[in-house]
Amino acid sequence: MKADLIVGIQWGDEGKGKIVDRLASSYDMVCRSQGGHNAGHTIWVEGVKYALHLIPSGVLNPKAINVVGNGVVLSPESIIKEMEQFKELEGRLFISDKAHLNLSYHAQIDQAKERLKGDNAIGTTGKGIGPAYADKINRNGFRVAELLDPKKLCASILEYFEQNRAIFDVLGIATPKDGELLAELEGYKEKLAPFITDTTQLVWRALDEKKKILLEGAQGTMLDIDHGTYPYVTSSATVSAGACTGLGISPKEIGKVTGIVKAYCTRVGNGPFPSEDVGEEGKMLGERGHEFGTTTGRARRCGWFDAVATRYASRLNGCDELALMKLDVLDGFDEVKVCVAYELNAKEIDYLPSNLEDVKPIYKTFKGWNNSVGVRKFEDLPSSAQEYVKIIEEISKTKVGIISTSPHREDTIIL
Ligand code: 2SA
Ligand code: MG
Repeated sequence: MKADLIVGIQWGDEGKGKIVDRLASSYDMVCRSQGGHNAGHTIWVEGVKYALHLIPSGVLNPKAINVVGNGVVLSPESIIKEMEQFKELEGRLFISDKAHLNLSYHAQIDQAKERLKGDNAIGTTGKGIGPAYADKINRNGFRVAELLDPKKLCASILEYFEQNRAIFDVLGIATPKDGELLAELEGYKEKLAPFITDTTQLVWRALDEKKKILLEGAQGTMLDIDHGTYPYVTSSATVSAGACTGLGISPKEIGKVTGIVKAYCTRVGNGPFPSEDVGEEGKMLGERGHEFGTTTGRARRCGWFDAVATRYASRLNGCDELALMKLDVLDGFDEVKVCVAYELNAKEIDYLPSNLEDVKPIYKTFKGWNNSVGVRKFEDLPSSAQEYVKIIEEISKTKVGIISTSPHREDTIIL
């Protein structure tokens, strides 16, 4: 049995949480393989809203095992807080002993560097993601397994501060007090020790036992450290291949890949966004789509569906199908636009250039619709909404398999 994978196709916030939550009820295991608590998956279940940042969305299915893989940067403080929303997690939640720790000084470094960058800031979530991955890549990070010996970890962190004193002084970050740091780490050990394990072996066993496994992406393809809009990206491999390195499974063990894409487009933070609409229509999309970051609460930049970027991202991830989210947000527009190509140096191109900041969008306009909200069958969608879905399939060269028509679990069309 291969693992199925859910991946964001835009710049995050595509609505992954709803799809994973809906699918999770039929999976035995749900895994996170990258990112950290910069992810914000909002799930509504029986009128109750859950905001998940590190715990996989399978947590709402009492039968599912939830795995935080080695590719995640784990904030002990954040996950402990998140765990308090749920009962009896032991035996249902496992955290990789090889995942890297995202500690409070990483967020301090992240925020200080963003301040120093001023107008050139990336617009990060300020959650320490970049600095935690930087330490990992630099081989002076600390792994989750080291939480099991708080005294030794405390000494190593204080030594790390000593060795990097000059940098911390420039960034205005004080060395933690020995006693306070030790107490903090001992608290983390007490809360997290029962959940720490070699998750690679756990996932392999599930694969061997033909369990149904769902791999839950965070952020989105256009934020991928290599294939996104660098440097305005996150620091992990957000594409489907990232799940292999981030969990320790081979590419041969990945089955169906579902790309999650909104029926329009948003991004939060700085960086190129060809189909952004900074006028009234962009504002309407933001208001109707309640486009505020789950993690940071920041207002998201809004724009039209970018079919060029979607085609690029679908190929990168090897998408078998797309889940088209928030179609209902487009209700009420007389016309809707789709970015079908780019103009670069006065020439029309149909691919994603590395200098995305230099392109202008080329749009096709389509008739709008009303009353798609809550629709659960394709044939019940307004005809121009059906048309819109077909156009997206055609240009992105990927079939649409799921359409979401509201934030609620049941308001989903399965094609
Ligand atoms: P960081 O904090 O270093 O990862 O930020 C780097 C860039 O990546 C953007 N970023 C995000 N953009 C949208 N959604 C994100 N997370 C959630 C999700 C949604 C949320 O996974 O859907 O919480 O809003 C997310 N995480 C990082 C960030 O804005 C920077 O542009
Ligand atoms: Mg999200």
